[in-house]
Amino acid sequence: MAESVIDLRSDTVTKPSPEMRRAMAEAEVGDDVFIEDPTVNRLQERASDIFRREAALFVPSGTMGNLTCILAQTRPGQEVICEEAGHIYNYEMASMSAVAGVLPRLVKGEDGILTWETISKAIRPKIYYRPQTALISLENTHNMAGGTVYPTKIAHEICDNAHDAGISVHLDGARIFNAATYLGEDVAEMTKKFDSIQFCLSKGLGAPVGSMIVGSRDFIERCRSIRKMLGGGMRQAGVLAAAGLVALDKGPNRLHVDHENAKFLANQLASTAGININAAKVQTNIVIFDVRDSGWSSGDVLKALEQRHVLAVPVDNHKIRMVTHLDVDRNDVERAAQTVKEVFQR
Ligand code: TLP
Repeated sequence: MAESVIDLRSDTVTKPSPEMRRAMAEAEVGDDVFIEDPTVNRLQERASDIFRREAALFVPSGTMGNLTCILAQTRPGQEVICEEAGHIYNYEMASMSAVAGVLPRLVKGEDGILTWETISKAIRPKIYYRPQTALISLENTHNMAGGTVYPTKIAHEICDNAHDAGISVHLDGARIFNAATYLGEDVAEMTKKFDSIQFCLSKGLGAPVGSMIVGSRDFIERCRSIRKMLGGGMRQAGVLAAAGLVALDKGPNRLHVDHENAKFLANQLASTAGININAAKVQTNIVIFDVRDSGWSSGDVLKALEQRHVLAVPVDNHKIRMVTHLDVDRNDVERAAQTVKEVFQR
């Protein structure tokens, strides 16, 4: 029998579980542009309850969620402060500039984590001919820093100081439940000071599609119009929301398994000659390692791994990312680690 493929490219690759597929098949639906899809409405209520906010909105993707939140809180010509390796800056087709007309202002954070001290230096003076800082966007967990987590105190400090300066704060919380699992904290408490939150159902939580925006009722109503403008007004979206409800219900409680698997993988990689990784820094489900010392490029390594049925993605010429998720178990991760060792022994 052919060896199965171990797909560690992303936690987005998971297939909907039988329970999700059943819920999708049986979902009660209506036209969500008329706000009449009962399953979408339930999902939105559930998300706003979990985050203890007034309202929530179902959007097709994290990218649309982030862009919607930026459009709702900025005007063209203003600036958005974000971390230089942030997803919103590097992997969303420059939508904040192309669509929202705002300028990203990049700040480097240690392991992707910004502090008020670093951010405050980038805030523009209030002079009429300077672009004005309208928004700060934080990413928790930070994808390209290797799934790192914001200490809640630091996130709260940033929000408090930003608000004192009249600046809003957005959370790209694509993997906020991974952060909550790592910290052992409640997502509502962790995120209570943010003006807008976007989190993904389609990453570690396992849904096939969708993200949620969470915030005040007034903010969510503005986002609803913007979502429509972007072409994200969906009709009988209850078939998708039904999977989202299962993801929200069942997803968060098992993320610790992905984190343990990532830690195991990181430790195995750390003991492989030619690979550099500080396994102690792996906090959640993302493992990024450097292959420069082996003399191979990440492309060479990825090709050799793919021939052996293990998939990962390049971060750059020398770095590779592997992500654990609910469709890989400890056996798969052991096999992946073993395969990497074999490749590097050659
Ligand atoms: N991340 C994807 C890729 O685009 C890189 C992945 O495989 O990790 N914020 C963060 C922090 C993300 O990691 C992602 C997706 C998004 C936003 C965008 O979400 P989608 O893909 O739903 O638009």
